[in-house]
Amino acid sequence: APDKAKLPGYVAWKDADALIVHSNQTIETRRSAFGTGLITDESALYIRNNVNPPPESIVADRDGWRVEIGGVARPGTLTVADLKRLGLTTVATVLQCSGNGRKYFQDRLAPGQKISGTPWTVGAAGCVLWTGVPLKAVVAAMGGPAAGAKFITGTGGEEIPPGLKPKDVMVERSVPLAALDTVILAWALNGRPISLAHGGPLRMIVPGYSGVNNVKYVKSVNLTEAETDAKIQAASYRMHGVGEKAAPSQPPVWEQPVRSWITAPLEGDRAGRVVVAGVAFGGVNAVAGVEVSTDGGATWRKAELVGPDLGRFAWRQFALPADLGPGTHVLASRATDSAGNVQPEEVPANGGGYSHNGWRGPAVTLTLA
Ligand code: MSS
Repeated sequence: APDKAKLPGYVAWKDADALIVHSNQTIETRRSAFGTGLITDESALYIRNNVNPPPESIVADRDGWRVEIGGVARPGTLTVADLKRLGLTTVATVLQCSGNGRKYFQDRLAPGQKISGTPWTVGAAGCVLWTGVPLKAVVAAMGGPAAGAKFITGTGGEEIPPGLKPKDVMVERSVPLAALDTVILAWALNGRPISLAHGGPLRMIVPGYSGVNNVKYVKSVNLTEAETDAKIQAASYRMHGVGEKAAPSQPPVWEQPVRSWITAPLEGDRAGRVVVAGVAFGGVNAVAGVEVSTDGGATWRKAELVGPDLGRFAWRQFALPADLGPGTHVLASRATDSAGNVQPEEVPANGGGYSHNGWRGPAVTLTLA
């Protein structure tokens, strides 16, 4: 049995057995803890904070939380109570850190190369239900987008520690205005008010986009002509070569590529008939299919997609019964999305260790008795 994780105070309510603590701000879900349910329980959902979270007191009066809406014909400030009168929707999304799978890049670096950042394996991700108001309805109620708007820019509610330059620290992210069709301002996660740890009282959810774009404790949403020049957008979360510096000219980490991984069987299981199972998702695209290999990628068989389809932003579970004799097996999964993108065997490393989607890295090697 894994060592019980030592959880920091703000997430002491989580299931320690389900988690791997990398640091106070980076906590990963164990592969074995995804289980066979489609939805990830909040108690097992990974945590990633770029900055210390705001005090717990901000969730004392959830409906009173204020969000400033700008870049619209009639800008203004709305409370969560106001938002609840403008629309209602629920969407299932895969919330996944941009750096999920970074360890698989780090493991293959040439001597002298370095990618810093949390060595996440597969657990900086979960599939959860968000309930809130479509941002589109909010924007419509405020007279529509202002002329020239090209991005949706959300700002997190953290307090900037004195002495630091706000732009260096603030969690402010911009995504293309085209996402206005799907962005929601959410107040509930899996049917309950969002915990502070996951961004309560209000979170900007950009379905299909990687974790960092889903701004917690959102305090302002502006439709802007340009991407924010905050460091977390301009000089971080960019696709660039190993050892290169991030710059605004490089592609930002936005839409997630197609990905999958196996969740069962795992080391410790018995030889014989098993069900090889896992999860697969396509970012903004639906999953078209998943193949499974039990011989390290030499041969592949089509897995069955199981459980309800919660929409293109959710993950699908897959399953393939197989006979695995005593000995060592290498189990891999390879998903294809609705646009025809297939997971490659390996992807070249990038300097931030973002958007890993090769199938070789997360393959499971296990010895069955
Ligand atoms: N938001 C805010 N406000 N802050 C912070 O720090 N982070 C990011 C997002 N958002 C932040 C935010 C990240 S980075 C991530 S992943 C996410 O979030 C996570 O989530 P959770 O709930 O899980 O913790 Mo990477 O891409």
